[in-house]
Amino acid sequence: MNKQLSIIGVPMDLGQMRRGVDMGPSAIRYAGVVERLENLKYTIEDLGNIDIPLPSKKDDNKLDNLRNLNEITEGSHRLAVAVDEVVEKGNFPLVLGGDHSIAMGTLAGLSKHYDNLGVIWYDAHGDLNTGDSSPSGNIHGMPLAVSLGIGHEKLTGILDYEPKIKPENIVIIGARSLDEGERVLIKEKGIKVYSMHEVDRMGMTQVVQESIAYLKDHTDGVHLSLDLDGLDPDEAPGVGTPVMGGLSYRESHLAMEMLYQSEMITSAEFVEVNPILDEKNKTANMAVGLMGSLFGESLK
Ligand code: Z70
Ligand code: MN
Ligand code: MN
Ligand code: MN
Repeated sequence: MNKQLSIIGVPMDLGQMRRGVDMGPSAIRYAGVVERLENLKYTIEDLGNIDIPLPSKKDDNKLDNLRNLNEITEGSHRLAVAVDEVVEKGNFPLVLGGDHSIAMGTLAGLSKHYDNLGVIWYDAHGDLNTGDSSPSGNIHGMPLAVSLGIGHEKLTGILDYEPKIKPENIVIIGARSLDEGERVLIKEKGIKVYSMHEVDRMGMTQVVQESIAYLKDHTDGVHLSLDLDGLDPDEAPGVGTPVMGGLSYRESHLAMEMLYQSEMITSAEFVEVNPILDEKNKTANMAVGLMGSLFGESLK
């Protein structure tokens, strides 16, 4: 693992409708992320937070079923530039959300540096909607589609290239709430999905082993995009869209430990921590604990 980490906070809450997820980066810092990783002998540079525009007050700011499109495009662009700079100087980008719409910016900044960036999408959701298929108009339900080059051109065109990733380089783990349009896209593009059904049948060990094997031979980097709502809401209650029947604390730590051992993760983001909806910062603490395992804590 790259021992030089750069932390970027992204106080983004425009991709969905629950207030408070913009405080995710503060909650994760408060939970001790820097100290936790410094203890593992990483050198940490905290770059602070990206400036996110205020939401427009206009009621009609939902053109094409894309709420806050312009503001999110602007914030994503700023994040993409920051991530690009971190990779450029050889550091490992660790991005703290914010809602999951930020992944569009993260992937835009990352993928310039890779021919075949792999992505592990740890989430209850597919985030594969477009303005046309979305039941909500919330852009946090769209970043994986956007990164495939599917969606509004303002979003797919962040940093002026597309697509950011290829469908065969994606693995989704933990899915249990997929919309109809997302199911169609998964089938059409042949995206690898380990839903809760597969996790329960095969066990997390096999799911992660297969995911690593699937990505290993033909990717030149792998980004972990971890939405805390992939976990069970009993264990990670501080999320805007809880879905019961999720991944456990133990399964998730096991997954992080196996990813550490694989030595293939080159960047990561932890998103959707909402301290307003949380219980005593439990979900931010969960995020920091998972980062501990991802960076080798229990196997040192
Ligand atoms: C739904 C939508 C979503 C995260 C909820 C939900 C999407 N599929 N994503 N929470 N992180 O509105 O598109
Ligand atoms: Mn998500
Ligand atoms: Mn989700
Ligand atoms: Mn491939």
